[in-house]
Amino acid sequence: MSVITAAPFDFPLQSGALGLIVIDMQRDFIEPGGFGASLGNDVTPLQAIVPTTARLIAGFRAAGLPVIHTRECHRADLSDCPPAKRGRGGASPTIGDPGPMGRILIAGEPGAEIIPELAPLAGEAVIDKPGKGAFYATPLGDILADLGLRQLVFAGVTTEVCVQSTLREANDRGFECVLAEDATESYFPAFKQATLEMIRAQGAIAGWTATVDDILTGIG
Ligand code: C5J
Repeated sequence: MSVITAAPFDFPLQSGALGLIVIDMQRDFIEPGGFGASLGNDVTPLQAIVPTTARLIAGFRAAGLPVIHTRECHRADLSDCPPAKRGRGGASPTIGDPGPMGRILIAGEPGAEIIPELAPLAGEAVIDKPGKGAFYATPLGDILADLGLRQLVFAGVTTEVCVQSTLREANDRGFECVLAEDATESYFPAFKQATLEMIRAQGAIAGWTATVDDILTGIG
């Protein structure tokens, strides 16, 4: 049986069961002037994972394995954005406000688009999600079932928010999950480190973590 060298122990690959989910690699989180920056964050650490994430995506495509992308964004009328979310964090501008890349976190605006380096290919699922987790109010569960996936590699931003929320729900739904250590990032290095450690703690209580090199070797 093939494995991915991972922590806390090797991840056993099942035939035809593996897919990649790339979370929220959008201009609004990665480029200056977007939502992440409006919360007062330095976006440069997130830009640093773009090459490794691109390599991971390319490896899945080359292996003929599904790649699914998500985008955190809301309808133009904000009907899917709870006021409690919009008001949180003291961002200025905040969700729905005009910014240098269009209205912040609004579907169809330039800032909500996935960065060009990681642009989805035709035929790859792109899930627009109003929550932090990618299952809430989206067709993600049905898409994964249709693809017959039972094992998921996760990449994207931010590690402790949308990536972790989605990975934990996937784990609860019975998926075996691997977080790509060098294809995920946070605005807060300590939060990323804590997330990696808590996911793989207690015998992979929520999943595994592995480097992009080890994931690509495993699926190669
Ligand atoms: C955040 C995300 N951090 N994609 N969104 O608000 O993690």
